[in-house]
Amino acid sequence: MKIKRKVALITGITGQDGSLMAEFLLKKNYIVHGIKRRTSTLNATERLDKIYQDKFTKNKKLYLHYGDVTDALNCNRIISETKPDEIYHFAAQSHVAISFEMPVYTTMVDSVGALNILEIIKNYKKKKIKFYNAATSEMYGTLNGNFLDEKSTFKPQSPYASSKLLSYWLTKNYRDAYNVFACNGILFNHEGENRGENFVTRKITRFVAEYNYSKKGILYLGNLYAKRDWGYAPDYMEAIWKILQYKKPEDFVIATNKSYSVKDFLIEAFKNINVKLIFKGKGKKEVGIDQKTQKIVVKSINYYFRPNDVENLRGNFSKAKNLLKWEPKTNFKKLVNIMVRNDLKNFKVIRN
Ligand code: NAP
Ligand code: G4F
Repeated sequence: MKIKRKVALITGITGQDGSLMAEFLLKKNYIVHGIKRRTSTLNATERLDKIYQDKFTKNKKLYLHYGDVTDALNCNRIISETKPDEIYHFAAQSHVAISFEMPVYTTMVDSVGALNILEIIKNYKKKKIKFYNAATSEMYGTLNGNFLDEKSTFKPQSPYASSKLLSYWLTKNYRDAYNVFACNGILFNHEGENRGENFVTRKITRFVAEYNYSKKGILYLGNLYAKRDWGYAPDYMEAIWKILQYKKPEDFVIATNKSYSVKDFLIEAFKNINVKLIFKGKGKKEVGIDQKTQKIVVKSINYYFRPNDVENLRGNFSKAKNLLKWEPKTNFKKLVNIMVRNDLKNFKVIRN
């Protein structure tokens, strides 16, 4: 007897999580469809290189469709044609600092994008499609040191967080009002080899790798004292999948239960190339110095401070542990090591 393969549709498949999720689902024998935006260069699909299958691949399991989540008609056509069992909705303008510069665009993509997909699912009569919404710990805002879980209060502090909070409530509304199998994953920061280059962890590990070879340059950063609950992205894909396999639709916090500052990340990353950092000055004047050479290698500057920053995020993943039997496998030290080693390898290739 032929076993029917599950079909998944991933919005934001070219991003960090979308590409990892595609890889994860292909290993689970899914047929995977992804929505990618039209871009003027082809390297927008770089993160999919490992799993890419062209038109002529036999038994093709990965399909890419041009689209945009703000274009409801286009999403409707893709969903009607692909008939997914599960939709993993990752597409977003996901950069918090940039959301202050592009608040309207961010809201169009991050709130209306989710609403478009929910409306299509609600009106789709041929099957019940499960929906995963990529909600975020940013929705909590600063609740200093709290151990944040599914019952904690939200106090968004950026256009990004506010627009994600709307998508969170819409997901709940469609679940309660229309019985859609719709779930929010409230994910805390997760990083890795494919993290976008302008998020702080990757910005640091890329600089550290380059500094290892060149012993030159200064890394300009903003707030060094913000704390984040940093996990390893591949660990989180399993949690996301488990959320949609759970017997009923619910919302889950996915985190590591620990938080570290940007400064902790910096110190640990430099340690991986045997550089001890020492710090001088305070606030927007603080610098990090290579102890051996006494050269300034890090500067905190006003430009990278946000109009409003979330100071501390630490999640409590107990619900996921109890109901989904999920827990993170990679600790902070290991995460930093994985990211630095990966960038050391990348920069070595560039230099040779
Ligand atoms: P990412 O790397 O920035 O990827 C975002 C994806 O969305 C990219 O594929 C991007 O396409 C696509 N996209 C942007 N605007 C779109 C539009 N209008 N229509 C269709 N696609 C669009 O983000 P990520 O780190 O993978 O995060 C995935 C999701 O989880 C996001 O919704 C993010 O807000 C949320 N989240 C992330 C974290 C985290 O720590 N990573 C934590 C909590 C929640 P291009 O490649 O063409 O730009
Ligand atoms: O790496 P970040 O830009 O990530 P942020 O703002 O926490 O957002 C990420 O995680 C969220 C989950 O909590 C996601 F929803 C969101 O999509 C994204 O993936 O900044 C982390 C911290 C901030 O406090 C920021 O002010 O690092 C601080 N920081 C200091 N200097 C910097 C820099 N951030 C960036 N991007 N660049 C800097 O130079």
